[in-house]
Amino acid sequence: MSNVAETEWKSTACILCALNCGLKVKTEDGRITKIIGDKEHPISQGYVCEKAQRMDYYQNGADRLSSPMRRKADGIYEAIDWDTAIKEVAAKLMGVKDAHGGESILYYGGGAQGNHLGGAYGDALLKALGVKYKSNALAQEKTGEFWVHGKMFAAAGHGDFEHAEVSIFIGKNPWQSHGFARTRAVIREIEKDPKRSMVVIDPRVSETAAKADYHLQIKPGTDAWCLAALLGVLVQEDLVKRDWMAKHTSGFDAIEETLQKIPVTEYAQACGVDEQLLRDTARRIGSADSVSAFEDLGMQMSVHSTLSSYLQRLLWTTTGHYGRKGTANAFVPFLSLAKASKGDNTAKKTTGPSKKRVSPVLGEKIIIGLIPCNIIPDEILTDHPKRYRAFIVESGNPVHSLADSQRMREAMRAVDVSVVIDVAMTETARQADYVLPAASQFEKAEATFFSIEFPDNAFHVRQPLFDAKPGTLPEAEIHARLLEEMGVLSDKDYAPLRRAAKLGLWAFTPVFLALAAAKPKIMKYVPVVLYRTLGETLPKGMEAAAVVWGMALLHIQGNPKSAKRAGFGGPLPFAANKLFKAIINNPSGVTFARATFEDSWAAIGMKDKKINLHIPEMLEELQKIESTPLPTQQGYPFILSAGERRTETSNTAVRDASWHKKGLYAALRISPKDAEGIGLETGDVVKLSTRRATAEVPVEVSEMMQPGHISLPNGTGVEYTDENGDVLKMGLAPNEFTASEDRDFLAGTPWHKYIPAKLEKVA
Ligand SMILES: Nc1nc2c(c(=O)[nH]1)N[C@H]1C(S)=C(S)[C@@H](COP(=O)(O)OP(=O)(O)OC[C@H]3O[C@@H](n4cnc5c(=O)[nH]c(N)nc54)[C@H](O)[C@@H]3O)O[C@H]1N2
Ligand SMILES: Nc1nc2c(c(=O)[nH]1)N[C@H]1C(S)=C(S)[C@@H](COP(=O)(O)OP(=O)(O)OC[C@H]3O[C@@H](n4cnc5c(=O)[nH]c(N)nc54)[C@H](O)[C@@H]3O)O[C@H]1N2
Ligand code: SF4
Ligand SMILES: [Mo]
Repeated sequence: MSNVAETEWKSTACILCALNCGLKVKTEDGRITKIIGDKEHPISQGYVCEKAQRMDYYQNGADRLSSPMRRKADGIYEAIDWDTAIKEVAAKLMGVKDAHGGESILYYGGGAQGNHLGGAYGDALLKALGVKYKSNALAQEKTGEFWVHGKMFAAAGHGDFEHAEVSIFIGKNPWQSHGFARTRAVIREIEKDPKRSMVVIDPRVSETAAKADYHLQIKPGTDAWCLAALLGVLVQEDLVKRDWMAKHTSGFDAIEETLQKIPVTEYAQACGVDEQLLRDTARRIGSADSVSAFEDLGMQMSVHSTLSSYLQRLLWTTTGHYGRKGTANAFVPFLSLAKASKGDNTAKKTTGPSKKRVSPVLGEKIIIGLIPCNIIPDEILTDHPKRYRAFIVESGNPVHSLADSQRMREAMRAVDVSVVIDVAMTETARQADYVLPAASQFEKAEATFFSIEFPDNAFHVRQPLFDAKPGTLPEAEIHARLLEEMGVLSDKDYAPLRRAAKLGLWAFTPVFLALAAAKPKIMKYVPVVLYRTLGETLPKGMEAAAVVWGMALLHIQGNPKSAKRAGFGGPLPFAANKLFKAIINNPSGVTFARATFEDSWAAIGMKDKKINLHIPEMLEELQKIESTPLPTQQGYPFILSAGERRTETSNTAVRDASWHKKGLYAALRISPKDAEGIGLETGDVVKLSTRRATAEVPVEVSEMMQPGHISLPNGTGVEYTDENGDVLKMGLAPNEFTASEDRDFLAGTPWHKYIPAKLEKVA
């Protein structure tokens, strides 16, 4: 029997990709039973893709945790109560801190595709432990791009594909992976409009490439040559906009000579693209009124990825495409991820690379506060005195998602203590000393900080659909209890704020501001302080949204003009309180910023407010590629791209693959020519080897693939324990095949899309 509340539509969001489309759902007996797009969501406006229907497989996965777990000496996990778990975890982490310092503790994660409030509370734990080193999934995909973008703009940026005359997708298959609002609808609009064009650089005929006007079907790993050749044409045929550059950029003089000398014919051959097509593409870009570009994993997880991030930006900055409709603009973030990862939310600048921080063991670059993911095993599996001795993982599955799963497992076992905070018994949890079960994203207030829209940007704090599953706690509560156990916060600290909060936000604000100024500890642990005080006055289930009040305050302080345009003007505390209330009371999300094109220019962090076109490290790399062949490996003639986004993948958020009912799951895609050569048909099993692993996998013969290139999906091969306790494993776990040393020279990002491999027929 369902009650009245359960028959109503409730607002929430999809948690399977960073778009987080708004959803309206119906629930029954703890299940999500009906799912449609939420027309009231300011960004998605009712749009969803087919994956949104998968939400209940996440919510009701059979391997969700319902008790803290402790690993026994024999490797078996035993359930323990929360008091014991909090006591032991706090003591062990403090023990490592006391013996080796906070810099010997590594924190990984803080949020997946749908949840970042947990990470905000995690920040208080890091402060209490004096943690200096952090990492998360961004440091295996986007740090190279952030570094380059920081050097050129020192501002945030995102293309306007809804209006661009020419949209360029490089190693990006938005039809499948999304990445901008209403993706498929926008792609269809571009396809229909004869005045607009789509350029796709991809070795595969992806779903997006199949709709492109210009598909540059490069050989895997050759983006740098392709992009350099396009740039060569633009400069050599004088299609660049010199007047615009003189006004808005600096550094062209320093790079022009190198660009003039790019051997276009040779580079077209190097990347395997017909020279005429390449030239036509450059001319199309050079003659467009507006251009937007999107680079993603196909390029970022391959050789020369930081160089390619630079070259692709030169395509549109030398042709005058920034700060207008249809081009890249600086969106206004609700909370800057770059600042958040630096642990410095009050810094004036919104983005930009950190100041020459390096990792403790290998001395590798730390970008936006993050240790490169690929070096984590190396910084643990060593006797170096500065190695990490404790590992905290929150809402991430690095044993599955980072390069070299085998070494990640070893690394987790090598530290003095490892703690995982997750909803499920993941591959990473199975290596940890302690596993702390979190309430799901539909059982607490949650949000992400991935909104990157322009001119209007929206923030969506979701209200819970269900009570927390028995035995689980929201991250806010977990971190609060840990801090209290460590003795850094107590009821005494909360008392005056609790009293004020009971009287309302208006009474709370001045008391908080006064206390924060007087007692540094209040600011240091502000997320937990807000949760334990203001949080207690929020509606049931919304307590964890308390930290958003602090963010609203910081947001208004940093962005008063764009907030005012969105309706949140007035004196600081007044505007912040208004914004916070709007966020709490609007279950479908709130437009918090309305930016202008002038803002995009003002956001540029260079003193002269000009885009910097000259990055010496990158120019040097560009000069090198002429004489550097692609890495190859004797006996491994294929290039494997491990991690293709398909309709059946959504990282490892959904662990139960039984929703997949039709067709092959997680097959290795191979070209018809290669399949014929080996004697394979769709459904046959083949033996796949890289230098790290060998396994058997079913193949799908696919016209999408070019000869020599094979492709595996991402997020598959998880070990899922079903209702009967049986462990099901569907597909291969891609990172059993990858090697941590295969990475970018500068950002340390992995070469997951470029893995030498071989195939053998199974008898
Ligand atoms: N369905 C689904 N959607 C998702 C996700 C998911 O798990 N499933 N995950 C989300 C996440 S976390 C991310 S980061 C995004 C990633 O989104 P994308 O980067 O778009 O996804 P991929 O399929 O990994 O890679 C895109 C393309 O790169 C191509 N490629 C391979 N090698 C090369 C190369 O050498 N050069 C070039 N130029 N291209 C190459 C592949 O053929 C592929 O078509 O997707 C998000 N969306
Ligand atoms: N070979 C190869 N490897 C790849 C990729 C590839 O293309 N190829 N893609 C990479 C990319 S781009 C990404 S972004 C990563 C993604 O890899 P990860 O960052 O590891 O992300 P997810 O797989 O989404 O794992 C998120 C974890 O959060 C947990 N979780 C879900 N909800 C909650 C919650 O409310 N609280 C807590 N505490 N936990 C929760 C889930 O159970 C899951 O274990 O994978 C990367 N790995
Ligand atoms: S997977 Fe991404 S695009 Fe699809 S419904 Fe979910 S959030 Fe939207
Ligand atoms: Mo990602």
